[in-house]
Amino acid sequence: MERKQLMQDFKEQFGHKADRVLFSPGRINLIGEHTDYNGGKVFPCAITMGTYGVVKKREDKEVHAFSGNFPEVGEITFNIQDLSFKKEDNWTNYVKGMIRYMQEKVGELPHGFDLYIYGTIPNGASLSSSASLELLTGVIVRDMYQLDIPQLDLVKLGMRTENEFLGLNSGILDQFAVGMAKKGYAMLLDTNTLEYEQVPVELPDHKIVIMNSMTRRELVDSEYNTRREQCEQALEQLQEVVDVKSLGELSVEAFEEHKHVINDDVLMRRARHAVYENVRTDRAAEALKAGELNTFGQYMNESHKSLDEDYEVTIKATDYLARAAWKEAGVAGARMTGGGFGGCCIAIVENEDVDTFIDHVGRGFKEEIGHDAEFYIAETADGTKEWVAHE
Ligand code: GAF
Repeated sequence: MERKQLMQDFKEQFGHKADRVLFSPGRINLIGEHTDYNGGKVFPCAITMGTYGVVKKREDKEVHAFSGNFPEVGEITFNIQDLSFKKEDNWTNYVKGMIRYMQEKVGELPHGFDLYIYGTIPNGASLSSSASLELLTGVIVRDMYQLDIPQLDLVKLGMRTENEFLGLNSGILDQFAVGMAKKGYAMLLDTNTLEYEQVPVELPDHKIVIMNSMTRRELVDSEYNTRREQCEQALEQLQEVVDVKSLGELSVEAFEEHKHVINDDVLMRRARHAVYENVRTDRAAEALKAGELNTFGQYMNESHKSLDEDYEVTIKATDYLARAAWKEAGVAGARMTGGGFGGCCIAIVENEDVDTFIDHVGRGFKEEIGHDAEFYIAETADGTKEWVAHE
């Protein structure tokens, strides 16, 4: 993406020169899925696909927002004194939610701003385009008014926007990955304490290939919130016999010993996924740190199977991608990434096998599923910040 082009697009839209350009990444989660609202571990990194924001302060209290991805939607205008959710305000609801919760923290902002955004994350691909936009807004507003809000607080406000403004009861995985990431590293995050460890993820002999099933995921409309409720119900039942605050605190052994108290097979399976996935995430991170990529890959494969069989958040298209990947030469492991119900899978593939891998999996996918998948090579990125042109 060219900075010059973005500045020019802004000028064409708003008729004056922009002040600044920022970039907010998307994310992939290497392993640790549906553990974040269960007090467990996640292991994401931010990627260079993300959202650019070009911005200029206004003199009034309005925000004028335009997305280069949805020119047909046109310019959306709202006032920072009226930040209620409105369906017709489309993608800007994420912007509104963030500003609303920031204002709750620091008081009403003196002015609004003109905002041009351009995103390179395909929508609904489970690569966190929403968290990317939330953190972009957070950093824009904070820096514009030099507000004293640490990045981690913006992360939490992003999650609040998702939970309270949009109605998706997600955990903190996406916003944390987007806000706190460091290029070259994945973060092993304990979602219970928010302590995290940065683990190098630049793999000299391998690429992380993102496989997009091109089947749009609609988390709010999907069963995401139901999954969370099912985990909470299973936890309540387990709490009759074990003293834990979250499923993330349970060892595999403790779970196996007490799982019989869960009175419903579906609830038991949901909890089983959360407990095993949490333990798996820790072990997988250890394997990566030790350079045991094939062991890491085995954990990825197990994670996918558990998300398929116990958690039931995979679909035919993502199952095809992961399972086809497992059969290819040079593949350490593959799994779905993100919330599921469509979206993307990731695979760790030896450099020299990447082209054949994409060709084989792509062709098989088209035959079996009936439309084309898309493939991208993941490159890690820093968390949301001012965009420096040479990056
Ligand atoms: C979505 C949610 F937003 C995250 O909080 C997380 O639960 C993820 O699904 C599943 O691991 O991306």
